[in-house]
Order: sequence, then structure tokens, then C-alpha cells
Amino acid sequence: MKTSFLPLIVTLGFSGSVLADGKELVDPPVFASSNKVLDLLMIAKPVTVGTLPGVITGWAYEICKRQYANKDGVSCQTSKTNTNPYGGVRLQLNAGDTLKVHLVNKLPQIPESKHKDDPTEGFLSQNPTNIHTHGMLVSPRYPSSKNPTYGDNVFVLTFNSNNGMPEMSSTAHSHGDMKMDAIDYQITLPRHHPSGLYWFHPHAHGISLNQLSAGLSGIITVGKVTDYVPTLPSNVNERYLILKDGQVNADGSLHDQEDPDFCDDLTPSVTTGACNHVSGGKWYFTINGQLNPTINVKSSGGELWRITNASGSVTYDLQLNKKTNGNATNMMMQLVSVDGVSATPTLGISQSNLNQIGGTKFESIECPSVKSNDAQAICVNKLRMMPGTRAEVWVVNRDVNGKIISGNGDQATFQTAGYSTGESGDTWPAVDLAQVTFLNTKKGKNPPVLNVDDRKHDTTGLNFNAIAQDLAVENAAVSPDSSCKPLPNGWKRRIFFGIPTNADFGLGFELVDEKGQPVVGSFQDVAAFPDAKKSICLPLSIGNTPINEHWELINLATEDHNFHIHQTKFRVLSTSELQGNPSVSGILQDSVPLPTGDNGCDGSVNAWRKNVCKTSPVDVEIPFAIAGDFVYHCHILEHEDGGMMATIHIAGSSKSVAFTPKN
Ligand SMILES: [Cu+2]
Repeated sequence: MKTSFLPLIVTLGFSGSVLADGKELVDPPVFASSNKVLDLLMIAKPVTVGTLPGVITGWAYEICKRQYANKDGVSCQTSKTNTNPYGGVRLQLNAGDTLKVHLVNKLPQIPESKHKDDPTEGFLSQNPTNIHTHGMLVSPRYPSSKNPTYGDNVFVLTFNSNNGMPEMSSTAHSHGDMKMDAIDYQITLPRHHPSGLYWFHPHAHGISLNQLSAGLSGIITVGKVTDYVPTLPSNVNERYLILKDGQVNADGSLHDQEDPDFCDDLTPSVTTGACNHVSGGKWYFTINGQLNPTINVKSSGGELWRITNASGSVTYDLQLNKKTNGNATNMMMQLVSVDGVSATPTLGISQSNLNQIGGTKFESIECPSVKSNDAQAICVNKLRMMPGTRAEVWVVNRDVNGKIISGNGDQATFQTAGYSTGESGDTWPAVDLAQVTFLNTKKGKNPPVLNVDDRKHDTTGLNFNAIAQDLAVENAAVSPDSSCKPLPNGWKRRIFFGIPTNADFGLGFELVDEKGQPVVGSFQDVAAFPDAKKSICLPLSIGNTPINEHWELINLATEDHNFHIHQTKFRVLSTSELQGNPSVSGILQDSVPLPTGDNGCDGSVNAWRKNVCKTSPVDVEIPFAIAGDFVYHCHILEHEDGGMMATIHIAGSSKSVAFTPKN
């Protein structure tokens, strides 16, 4: 959303050394589970961003395995912690593992928190935090008498006691539980959890943007890439890229409300990963915390890039721009997965259907060659990544036709082309992110496209029944609730993304019957979070088995939004399927762009009802297999913090329970 420039800053000290930029990109350090457990101490704290010029203090996680914690329990042995915390880490887990985290809050106060004056939000200045495992199919459970830890629960917050005690009568309670100094999490992955790429970040509503922009995030991988690319040649190297950006004021402090108009100097484009603010400030776009690194593709089969957009509000339009004889072209890349799980649409699907079920995250182009018995591969030369999304692409030296050619020092620039989110939205700049050199590619030795086996991961193969059964104990702990009703056959929920009268961002609701008519009495106008009356409540099916719902997502604003829901994955329904034709599947997502409405839209449901506001609805089918309390929201964090979030409660089923928990 366009706003006037507000100098809201994180006031922090400065210290530490400076590393030069332009170095070879380094993968984030890995913390891997062993014996089915990964037990971590994670301390959210101010850190020096040693990879950027100048002396900049961000916030990041100091992380070590719990066995390497110092005696105080709230710091790591120096030799066992991550050395570039701003760059992020990778947590490597397998299906069935348990992620244990002792999260410690050592963050400073933020007296000028943007939302501190919002109703019930005064406590945000104390900078409470928590963590969310984005995209993962895990329980959001609360502690029980047997287990005092939390699951992937975004309603608990931990406060740093050095920032003063929050009033215990405080309205912070309206968000959930309040803890002093630390939270213990135990997040168990179901045995049927899909392999893929996920991430973790704080989810403290009202200051999510502050905490992510300052650097608090990291990635999670489950299983191996060969779980869904079984024939991945051994000469294809895997590389991890965490995209972050940071706006640094002239005095070295971080600007904590990412401002798309921060830089004055954007022409012709930001060629070095940073641009300048007139006052002397800088806006850095980094990969793994590194500014404009070099990427040498040394392996003969190219590389599989596993990319996460960990920026707060930035949309990237990624491309690999190659200059040959003075002509610049965008190289073809094969898209292997979106949002963590593999992408293999039904064979023979039309290009327009494919782009629709991809949620307009990409516009596919023809792949160089696909064998008829393969599932359809997806090739792209641009990739639109809104905040919070992940994508995996096979990058190998190719000519303008997509044919693999031998590496001879060919060079390309990994860049975002810049992206505008609409009339009242933001214009994110074009930036060069990294310089790529191809070496040693073996032409003729590599298949033209990788064979992605989606059977374990698509909507028919990803077994939500098995996931519900794996989580039977957690699901059984959530009581039935006779006031939570499943949707009658043919009904759908309609969610409005709009502008409330008293806030910048909000959500509205109604039920729509099988004839397409709004259900009388079901309408709730657009309102900002928190508002308990706005929660959606539904039960799991009999025996705590999964239940599918159809949601129609309508963007009433003149800027894009980015729908995200926790604890599940959904598929986008194509126009063809909505007209009654057979379904096409193969792409599961946890977030989807909601394109802007036209100029007649003013954010109100009223304008839409009067038909002066024309919108582009996105229809999704969402399977719910996990009981508990969680949220859905816009993942442009300016919008989430501003109120575009709502709670959902999945109750236990009211009929007899088929699964008998063993303990
Ligand atoms: Cu939004």
C-alpha cells in the first residue's frame, strides 16, 4: 500500500567486523536431526550483519543444538553456533521427526512500533516473538497436562523480561498465551509429511514485518529432493537461496517498515544489490545475507536452486538474464516445485489451465523435450515470488531454445525484474541479486528436463487421510464443538480481502449456497484482526478424517494480495473445472496471489455488490486434516500486521472416533 514516508526505525547499537561483498555464495549452515529428533536452542537477538558494508545491526537467531548450550541455558557455545546468523540456517528434518525448540527472546524494545496505537496492541513495543513453521503439515496444539510444550501455535508469545513486564491484564491475552523470556516447542512431523522446502519465521501479529525485515527467519527441508525427483542425476548440485532485503537508514539503524519508495536512485536499475536513499541510507537485497555474490555453477549437471522469499513485503520477479553476443535473453529454467512440494500437473494439460492451477506464480513456456510417458514438466523463464513463497528450479546452461549447451564460462545475472502490485500497491524495484558463471556443463549427458514424480505429493497422492491418522493423538485432543458446522454439499465460503472503515486492511466473509447465492445471515463485513467473531469454525469428518472445503477468494482492493493458510496445502481450481470439466491437479500451494480488482474497486463489499468493482476471484479447494486453532492471512506482512488476518478453528469430529490413540 502506498504510504507517506514514516521514519520508523529500530534503534540499535553498532559493533563488529565487515566482510567484503561479491564473494562466492555460501549455503546456509545445516542443523540436521538425528535419531528422529532435532533439539535446538534458538535465541532471537540483535546481531551484527557482517556480510554487508558498514556496521549494521539486525535481528537474527543464534542457533545451536541444545547439547551445546552454555550452562546459562540461554546462549550457545561459541564454536557451535552459526557464524552468519543474518544469512539464516537450514534445519534438515525427515517425516516422523520431532523438532524441539527452546526459543529465547533477547530482542530490544521497539518504542515506535507502527501498530502500538492500534486497539489492543500497545504491548507490541515490548517486542514479543514466537515461531511458525511455514507450510508444514503439523499440529498447532496448545500445551497439555502431560506435555507443557507448544506445537506450531502462533497465538503464544514470549516477552523479553529486560523490556519490562507486560501487564498481565493486558490485551495481549486477546492474542493468546504470554510467556516470559522463552517458549518450548515440540513439533512432530507426521510420518506421511511430504518432502520439500519450508521455512520458519516469527508470527507476532502487528510486528511480523519488523521482525522479518530485521532478519529473523531460516529454512527447513524435509527429506531429500530425490523423494520427488527420483532420477535426479548425481551431477546436479543442490543450492539454497534465502532472499532477504534490509533498508538501512543513514545512521546505520534498520528501517523496520519496508518502504517500496525507500530509494531515490533506481534508474536504470539496482545493479549491485543495493540502492541509495537521498539521506545516505541503503536498501540491500541479499541472498543468504550476502550482497551481490557470485555463483559458480561447477557441477556438470547444473544446479537445483531451492529458493525462499524471506522478505517481509517484497515481490520478486526472478529471472536468469544471459548476454550472448550483446543480446540479453531470459534463460529457461525447469520449475520442480512451488511452495515446497513438487509440481507435476496432469499430462496434456493446456498451458492456460497449467498457469491457472499454478496460481499465476509462473507463465510456463514450452519445455525443450518431454517424453510422452513423463508427467508434464514445467519450464519458465520468469518466476513471480510473493512474500513467503518457495520455488525450486533446475538451472543449467542452455541456449535461447532451452537446449543444454556445454559450459564455457557463459555468464548470466540472477535478478528480479521488479514488480508492481497494482494501482494502490507497491512498485518493488528491479535488482541484480547475483552473478552466475556456468562451468563444465556436459551437453548430451543430461536429460532435457528432470522427471518429477508427483505421486507422493499431488492432491491425489499426498495422503491427507494418512496425515490425519499420523496426528490422531493431537487431533483427538481437540474437542468436538456442536456449533461448528461443515459446509452443506455444493456450498462454498467466500472470503473478501478489502479495506475496513477503521483500518487499512481486513477480511470479510459469507457463505454461498449450491445455487451460487449468498446465504442470508452469513455475511460479515470486512474487518481487521483481532475480531473473534470473524473466526471460521468447522469440524473434521467422522473419525477425525479430513474434510475438503471450497473457498472463493475475492480481492476488493486495487493492489495484489497473497493468501496464505497454515496447517494445510490447497489446490487452485481452474476456470475449466469450475465450469464442470474434469479437474486438473498436480500443484499444491500454501499461498496464492490474489490479483488486484479494477479501478471501480474501493476495498468495500458494497462496490463489488453493485458491480462497479470488477474482481478476479481465485477458487481453491482446501483439505483440512489437522485440528486446532490457526490463521489465514495475506503474506504481504505490511497487510498482515495491518489487520488482514483471521483465525480458523478446526474442531474434532462430533461422531464416533475411528482412530484410537495409543497413549
Ligand atoms: Cu495483502
